[in-house]
Amino acid sequence: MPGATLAADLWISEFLTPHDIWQHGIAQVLTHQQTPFQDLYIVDSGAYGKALVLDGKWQTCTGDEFLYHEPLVHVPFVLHGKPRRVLIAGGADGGTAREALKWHGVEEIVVADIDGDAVNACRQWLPEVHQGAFDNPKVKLEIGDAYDYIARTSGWDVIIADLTDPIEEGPAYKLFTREFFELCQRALAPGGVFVNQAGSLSPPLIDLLARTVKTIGSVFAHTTVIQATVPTYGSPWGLAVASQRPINTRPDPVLVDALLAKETTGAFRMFDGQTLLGLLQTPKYVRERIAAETTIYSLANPPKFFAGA
Ligand code: SPD
Repeated sequence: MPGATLAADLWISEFLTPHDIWQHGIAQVLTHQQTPFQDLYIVDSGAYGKALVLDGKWQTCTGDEFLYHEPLVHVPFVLHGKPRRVLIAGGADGGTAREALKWHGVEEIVVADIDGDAVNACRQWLPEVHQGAFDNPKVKLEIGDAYDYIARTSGWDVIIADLTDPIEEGPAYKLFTREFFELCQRALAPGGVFVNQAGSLSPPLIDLLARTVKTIGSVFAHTTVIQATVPTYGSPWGLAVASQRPINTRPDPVLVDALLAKETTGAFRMFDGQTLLGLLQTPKYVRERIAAETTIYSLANPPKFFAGA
């Protein structure tokens, strides 16, 4: 293409659909490991900074991770009002725990991730993301299956499912099923809020999100979808928020800013009351697609990432 100069010899390709590839030029591979659960790269990607790539899918990078971690944490926290006990399913890079620690009232954060090697690699290579969160005494690391951990615990104010995509044979697909969402609903304290990364909002990919949200909605009384725009994910991303309590999708930005000023350290890059009000306005095509969906994911009928979901 005239005027374009490519600045890398090595490229990581992520299949967004069977017909579309999102390619990133890699300046340097910092580590590459086959863990017991997934293929892991941490790379210097050049334009977007240092990045974690699991099973060929872009997870986190220093250049745009705040656009994912801030809404993932602060939307459910504001809706809850005063979270004290927080469970993160997944979250190996520590970005979600880092954001949760910004709330003064948070007393306990458990990060339940199945892949200890992924956590160790992120601790070593992505300090910009975790910013020492795993060393904070409020944060407890549980290496093991979050499904089993949630089944034997309760009393959480917020449960955050910060997972990889539910690819077949991948570690996360069980955590997109009705059985898992039922465990989460039972494990929440009264007034508790659940959030997960629910999939792409891109029209050709939205089946997975619609089915995931329909499944969550078959368990929780109230569900909504917020949109995270994370450039390295290749398409707009949906986060599903659910609770047994009604979700106020028209919060007053002034009151939210007052809550954030009182309850947090601040230091947000994308989040405030005005941003929250915008995030909570789910686009029409998303609402209509979810309303039309009938499939419920279960352990017997789990999601299939590239097979029409
Ligand atoms: N397709 C990418 C979705 C990734 C969601 N998980 C990211 C983990 C960041 N803490």
